[in-house]
Formats: sequence, structure tokens, C-alpha cells
Amino acid sequence: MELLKQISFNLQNGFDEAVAELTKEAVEKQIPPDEIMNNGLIAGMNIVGEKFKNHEIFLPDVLLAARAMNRAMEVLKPLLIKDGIPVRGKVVIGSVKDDLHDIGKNLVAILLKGAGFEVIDLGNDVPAEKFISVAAEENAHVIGMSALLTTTMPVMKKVVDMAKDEGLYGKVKIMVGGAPVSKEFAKEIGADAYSYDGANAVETIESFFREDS
Ligand code: B1M
Repeated sequence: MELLKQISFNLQNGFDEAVAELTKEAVEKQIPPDEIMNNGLIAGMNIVGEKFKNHEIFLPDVLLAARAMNRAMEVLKPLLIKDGIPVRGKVVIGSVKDDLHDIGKNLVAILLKGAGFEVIDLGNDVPAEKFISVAAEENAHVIGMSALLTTTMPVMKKVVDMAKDEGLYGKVKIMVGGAPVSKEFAKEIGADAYSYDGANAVETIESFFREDS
């Protein structure tokens, strides 16, 4: 079986040790990290999501797959973050309140760090107030929010509204992302941008700085 398919297969089955080893092997074979991520790990995770939706697998299976994904991300992290890049701007990032999904957010944070941004990662289940207070205290350039549940998306609007109330709107760019989020939703709630994946998140934030210069 092709290496990336093996990674996907083992991730779907929650075999974290095998996923970590195969990811190392893929790196040694000089497969680019974004290809390992997209065509191995994320491809596997999407199948896990489909099977979960169709009740073919259950929550503990999803947790095991998430654990395997995290092991592989630890292997890829040093390749995605390169030392010595000057800091280009400050991004406060987190998964919104009541949302425990953080794999995608972590990936976005790794890629932003790798592109030279200072990232303040607030973790998951982050209340709207926290995004606002940290962004203000830290003079952040960007607030990045992730949501994987349709039920937690409204928190994003709460943050935008609070930014307006606190006089941060327009000064701090607000970017949203996550599987159920869309460009239309971002526009509807008044966010500055929507990003569909990690690489696009980096490009989007870079474009904010081009606009400002
Ligand atoms: Co959950 N879960 N889950 N889950 N889970 C989904 C999201 C779901 C779609 C599965 C399904 O039914 N098909 C479904 C949501 C349905 C909906 O809202 N419409 C769901 C559900 C229902 C639930 C629970 C409610 C299940 C339950 O308890 N009955 C529960 C909720 C817990 C909570 O949050 N309160 C739950 C729990 C969990 C686990 C804890 C077991 C685990 C999360 C572990 C963790 O994150 N530490 C989990 C997982 C792993 C998933 C799936 C299978 C995979 C998510 C993932 O990590 N994908 C997911 C199905 C799916 O998405 N296919 C599912 C890989 C990751 C790299 O992609 O996060 O999309 P993603 O991030 C991408 C982009 O979206 C984007 O870039 C990333 C890289 O490409 N992106 C951004 C993300 N954030 C961004 C921010 C940006 C920019 C881009 O700017 C700031």
C-alpha cells in the first residue's frame, strides 16, 4: 500500500504508534510535510468524520484517531516551524467556547509560527471575553477563531460584536475558520476574513499586512 494511504488507514484505526512511525518514514522519503498532512492525515481524519456521522464508528474511535493525528503532528512540527524567522505580527488564536476540537486550530497555529508570526494560542473552549481581553492586552494584529461545531459558530459573532463594543473592530483583524464555517458566514457576522485551511490562513494574514503597508 502506498505510504500516505497507510498513514490514512492507520490513523482511521487509531494506531498512533504506527502513524508516528509511518510519518517519520514519509519525512525520510522526502515527501513534503503538507502532502503528508493533506493526503495522509487529514484524508484519514475526513474518513473518520464520515464514518462517525454514519454511525459506523463511535466517539472513542474518533478520540483514538485524534490521538494518532497529534502524534504525527509532533513529528511534522519541527519541519513546519523554522527557527530564526523574524516576527511579522501577533496573532491570538483559539477554538471558541464549548468547542473542544483543536487539531485544525493547532495546525493553523504551527503554520503561522512557521511563517514567522508570533502566535498566542489560547487553546480550546475559549470564551469571547478572553479573545478580546488578550488581543487588547497584547496589542495583537489578528484574532483567529476556529469552530468545528455548527452550535459553537455563534461565539464568533459574539467576539466580533464585543470587538465593536470595545473599540477594537477595524484595529484588530478578525479571521474565522473551521469545517462548518464559510466565507458567507464570515461576511454575515462582520469578520474580516475566512480561511479554509492552514496555508490559506497564512496567506490571508499576510494579505492583511500588505493592505496595511
Ligand atoms: Co467531533 N465532530 N465531536 N470530535 N469531530 C466533527 C466536527 C463532526 C463534523 C463529525 C461528524 O458528525 N461527521 C461533528 C460536528 C457536526 C456539526 O456540528 N454539524 C462532530 C461532533 C458532533 C462531535 C461531538 C458533539 C460528538 C459527541 O459528543 N456526540 C463532540 C463535541 C465535543 C465538543 O467540541 N464540545 C465531538 C468530539 C470530538 C473529539 C473530542 C472526539 C475529537 C476532537 C479531538 C481534538 O480536536 N482534540 C473529534 C474529531 C477528531 C472530529 C472529526 C472527526 C475530525 C476533526 C479534525 O480534527 N479534522 C470531525 C469530522 C471532520 O471534520 N471531518 C468531527 C482534521 C483537522 C486538520 O481539520 O479541524 O477541519 P479541521 O481544520 C482544518 C480547516 O477546517 C481549517 O484548517 C484546518 C487545516 O486544514 N481551520 C481553520 C480550522 N480552524 C481554522 C481556523 C482558521 C483558519 C482555518 O483561522 C483562525
